[in-house]
Amino acid sequence: MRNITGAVMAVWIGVSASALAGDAAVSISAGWILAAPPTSHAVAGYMTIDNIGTGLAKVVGVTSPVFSRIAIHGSKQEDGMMRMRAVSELRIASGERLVLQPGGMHLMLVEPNAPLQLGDTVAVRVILDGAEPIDVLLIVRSNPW
Ligand SMILES: [Cu+2]
Repeated sequence: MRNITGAVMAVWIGVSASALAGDAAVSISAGWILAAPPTSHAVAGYMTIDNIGTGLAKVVGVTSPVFSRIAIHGSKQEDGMMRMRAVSELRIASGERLVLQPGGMHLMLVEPNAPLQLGDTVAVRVILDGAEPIDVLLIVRSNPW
């Protein structure tokens, strides 16, 4: 039986995390993964990234022990079709907020080592250029916050 209370607590503890280094300060919140059928090769993940520092923040990668790899994708409407393309980094100017969300920028989390279930939390590490990495939890949900 699942420990619902424990899962919810973990979400709230993990829901916001930040890192400070030099003049880069980044806060990450509202991380989630869109639930997908258990056979899915990849799932999409989202989060809100705030640059609360004075310098440019750069996200250069995301890792997780739960997935074989994680890519950062942008989405673009082309010829009436939504296409995804990998981007090498996310740049967030001082004071700016970048929201990864359905139809826009997202994480592509490839090959989970076990099927994900609704309510699961997944630890990911957001790698920043020139600052400490940030560990956040993404909750598996069927819809946005
Ligand atoms: Cu994608």
